[in-house]
Amino acid sequence: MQLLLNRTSPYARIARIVALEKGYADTLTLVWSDPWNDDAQLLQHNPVRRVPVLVTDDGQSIAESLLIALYLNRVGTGTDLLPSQRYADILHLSGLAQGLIDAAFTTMIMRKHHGKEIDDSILGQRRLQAIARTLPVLNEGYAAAPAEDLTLADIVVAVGLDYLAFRLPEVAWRQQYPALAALHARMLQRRSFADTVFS
Ligand SMILES: N[C@@H](CCC(=O)N[C@@H](CS)C(=O)NCC(=O)O)C(=O)O
Repeated sequence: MQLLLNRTSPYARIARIVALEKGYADTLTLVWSDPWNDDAQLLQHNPVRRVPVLVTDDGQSIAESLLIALYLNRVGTGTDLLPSQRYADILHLSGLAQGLIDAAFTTMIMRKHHGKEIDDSILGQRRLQAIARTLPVLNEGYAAAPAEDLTLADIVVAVGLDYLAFRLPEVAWRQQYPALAALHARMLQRRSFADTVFS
């Protein structure tokens, strides 16, 4: 199985961490890809030209980080990241965290292309508001959630927080949201997180 990815994508990191947690550390081939240039191999597997893309041993390509996570959770080994007792809750938190990542990633990419003043545009403000509104909701979810086995939400939320720390360090989530700070610290101790740091 192959994973097309780059080192700074939060979406690719989610897919890679799930692959590691689901027993693919030795059998997954990492294919470093450049979605911002004409990367022929990436285009062959994903005409949308985005990472991550998982290519199964049968040659089927799967795009979209959360769909890759669903696939790996089904076919891999180890902890079930979507146990049925908490299925809706885990999808709820994962969806919110994916929205947080979308807002943070788009903020960063728009700044890169248009300068930081783009944050003052209507859409720029909407993205920053989305981040500010989503963090307390996630924090409440984690303050209430039992810290049991690893779930998909733990991975997506912690990657989102680590992406904020990497790209938008001015967002002070650690000080404001203790349940998220605790989750982040716990997740960073896992080998799957340590082996996939943003760089
Ligand atoms: N919804 C997608 C988002 C993937 C995505 O936006 N990937 C970025 C890298 S962080 C990318 O490849 N962007 C290139 C582009 O948008 O042209 C997912 O969850 O996998």
